[in-house]
Formats: sequence, structure tokens, C-alpha cells
Amino acid sequence: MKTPIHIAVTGAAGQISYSLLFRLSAGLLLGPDQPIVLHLLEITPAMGVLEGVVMELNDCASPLLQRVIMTDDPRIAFKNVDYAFLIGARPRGPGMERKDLLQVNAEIFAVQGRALNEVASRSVKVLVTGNPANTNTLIAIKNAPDLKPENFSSMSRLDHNRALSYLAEKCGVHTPDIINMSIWGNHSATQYPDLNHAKVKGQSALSLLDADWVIDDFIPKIQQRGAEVINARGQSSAASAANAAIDQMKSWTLGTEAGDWVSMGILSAGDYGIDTDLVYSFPVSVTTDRVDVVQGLAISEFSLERMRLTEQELKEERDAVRHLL
Ligand code: NAX
Repeated sequence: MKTPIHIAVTGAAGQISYSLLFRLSAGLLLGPDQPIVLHLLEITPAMGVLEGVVMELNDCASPLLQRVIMTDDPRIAFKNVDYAFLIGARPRGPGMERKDLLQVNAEIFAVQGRALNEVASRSVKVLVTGNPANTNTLIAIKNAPDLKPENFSSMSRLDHNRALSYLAEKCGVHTPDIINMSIWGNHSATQYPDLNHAKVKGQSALSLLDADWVIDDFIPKIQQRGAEVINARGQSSAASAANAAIDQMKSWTLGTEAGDWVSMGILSAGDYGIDTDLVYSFPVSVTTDRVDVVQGLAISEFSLERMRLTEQELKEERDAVRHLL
């Protein structure tokens, strides 16, 4: 029997976690022969709901789930964990401005960054999903000086998967027929889904598409997809977000396919002229435990303008939370 791997999930009683936890206990992240221990973090008022979720987890009788730890203390939740899914965040309430949301959530990620710094495994992979995900990741990094920035990433994979799926539908192919999709920047409506390097069955995607469709349909569709789901479902994306969180952690752990890449929010080292000290989504290739920004991509004037616009939004978010960095 393999030694169990410890996985923390925050916001464990929320709707994304309600999809994620059952996938984790079914072995979808680490495979069907890897036992796991789940460390579930919630705020005190949500502990009752969390107990119900854990009853259901237990009722799955998963052969992989060895133990579940429920807590409202980040230091217990992150103790010796190998993976941490930071999903829990405050949703925007009535009358709450974006900047208010930024503040309350920023504080959560400062506390959690410090706790990870103190007690997590030194090789922990921390994936931030809770919004504003990129800036929350930056705050966690800055509050965890004994971990490396490489221990952290923010989730771009849902945007990446949305872009793959929408392009596949347009071209009448399946998603594995597409490679080299890129999402640049913030996980927000300013993100830049970029088809310039994408290939469909080996052919340049742009050679198959009308330029107007790319600009007037594809780009706004991916940027607004979260809002479209909320309008239709009355709630934000949950199962697709859980699926994307597992996809991103898997790519991070197992690496990307030769010739392909994925999109991940990582601390910028200045690639493509993006300000350092921002967590920005880049196209990245991953080999065992090494995440590298894809180098040498030709960037058009149009792309550069879009990449700068989303960078600007991230700078403004960073300015609003300076006191926590
Ligand atoms: P829910 O409101 O259903 O669940 C959030 C949970 O977090 C709640 O149970 C709450 O009690 C808990 N929580 C709040 N503060 C906490 C803290 N300090 N410690 C631990 N738990 C805490 O939201 P859900 O739909 O699950 O979404 C969670 C986050 O993901 C939101 O911020 C949402 O905006 C964000 N999303 C990010 C996406 C991405 O691609 N990066 C896409 C999906 C999603 O919109």
C-alpha cells in the first residue's frame, strides 16, 4: 500500500468543492492506487454543512480515502499537505464594490499564505481558485517567504478549457485535436484568449477562421463565459471549475504533452515584457515539477494591446492590496 498523500481543500462546503472532493476521492488526481487524506478547511459557521459533505464522502466507501480532517484552523488544514486547493473565498454580497471584495479576500489569502509557510510540505503545490484568483495568489506568495513562488499557481485552466471547447465546436473537431491554446493575463473579463499559435489537426487555427469571428465572437465569448453560466444556471460554474482544478494540478504534477502547452497563472519573471510581481496567466510547458513560460512566440500588435490591458488590471488590483504584500 502506498503512503497516503495529503490534500487540503479550502471552502470545502462550497459548490466547487462539492464537485471536487468526490473526484479526488475517486482517484481522478493521483490515480486509482494512491490513497489520500483530505484536510478540509471552512469558516466556523459552515462547519455543520461541511459535516454533511463528509457524511456523503464517507458514504461513497472510497477505497482511496483514508481519512478526512475537518477544521476551521488553516494551520491544521495545511499541516504537511502535498497539495492545496485554495477555493474558499467570500462571494460578492449586495452593495459590495469590487474593491471591497478584493480587500476581504486578500486578507483571507494573507492568513492562508502564512499558515502554508509555517506548516505545509516544502514541495506543496498550491492552486488558487478563489477570486480574484491571480491577486490572491500573489498575496499568498508574499506571505509565504519560506516557500518558493514556484509552489503557487492561479487557475487559468477553466478559461483554457472553455477556449478549447468553443474552438473545437466551431471547427467540428474534438478537443484533443487542438494544441497550443493560450490564455494570457487575469482570470477576469480582461483575459486574452489567444488563437495565434493554436493548431487544429496540425493546421493553424487562424487559417481556418474568419478574423471577425475571432475578435467579435471567440474572444468575448471566453471572457464572458462565467457570466453566461451564471445567467443560465443562477449559480457560478462549479463542476467545470472542479474539473479544471484537477486538470491544472495534473498537468503541474505529470507535465504537459510534447509539443503542447497549457495556461497557468504564475509569478511573472518579466517574460513578454509583463511586469514582474504580478501573477499572470502564461502559456507554459511543464516537465517533472518545472513550469516554464513558452518562449519565442510571435506577438502581434493586437495581441500586445490585449496583453497590456489585462496586465493593467492586475497592476490596479495589486495597488489595492499593497499593504498585504
Ligand atoms: P461558494 O460560495 O459556494 O463556496 C465558497 C466556500 O468558501 C463557502 O463554503 C465559504 O464558507 C468558504 N469560505 C469563505 N471564506 C473562507 C475562509 N476564510 N476559509 C475557508 N473557507 C472559506 O463558492 P464556489 O462557487 O465554490 O466558488 C469559490 C470561489 O471560486 C469563488 O471565489 C469564485 O469566484 C471562484 N471561482 C473561480 C474560478 C476560476 O476559474 N479561477 C471559476 C469558478 C469560480 O467562480
